Amino acid sequence: MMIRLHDFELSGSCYKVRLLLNMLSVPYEKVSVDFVNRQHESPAYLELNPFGDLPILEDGSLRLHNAQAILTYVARKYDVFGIWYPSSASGASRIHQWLATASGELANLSRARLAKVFHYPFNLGDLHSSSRPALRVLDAHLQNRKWLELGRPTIADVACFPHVALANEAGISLSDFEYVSEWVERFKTIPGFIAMPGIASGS
Ligand SMILES: N[C@@H](CCC(=O)N[C@@H](CS)C(=O)NCC(=O)O)C(=O)O
Repeated sequence: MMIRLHDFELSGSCYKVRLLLNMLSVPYEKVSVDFVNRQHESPAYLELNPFGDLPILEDGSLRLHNAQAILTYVARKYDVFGIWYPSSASGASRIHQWLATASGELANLSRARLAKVFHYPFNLGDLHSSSRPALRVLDAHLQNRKWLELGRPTIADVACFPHVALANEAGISLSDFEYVSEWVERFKTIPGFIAMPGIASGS
């Protein structure tokens, strides 16, 4: 049975999963969720994911929510060489630091975009002030690195990329973050990269 992804095209979190599935050439079935009309909070969807958010991935009898958890599953299962998510203690834990950042500090960027684009009643100023320090940390980290860890693209990059690349839609310009901007363009050169509305293909 094919993997099934419950997806919303404009969701940066769903895009993380689409990116990795495409980069690993894993075939999957996409179920489009009517996010604008809050289908993800309908009783049927709350049964799939009581937290009421997307993405949700089903593989046979396994059902997962949270983009970061899904990335670890897809990489472990379908990247047989462990390139995207190595099993070594140091490699895996260094990657987990960024998975946590993606769902922690960088989630403020996602919330700022929800406020700006989808008119969620969040305080945009507060979200901007809490997003900028994370972008500064990321920028400093990338000053002398091409990729977040291990000198190659891993699920750490995939987890952090979408909401950073969508920062403009969240109301934050990346022009102050030179190394982050370069990394965003570099990410687009990874074989299997796909665009999404708001994130153009590389030039
Ligand atoms: N921690 C979750 C966050 C996912 C998330 O925030 N998804 C948004 C769409 S980008 C969502 O479904 N939000 C539900 C809502 O705000 O109603 C993950 O990384 O999967």
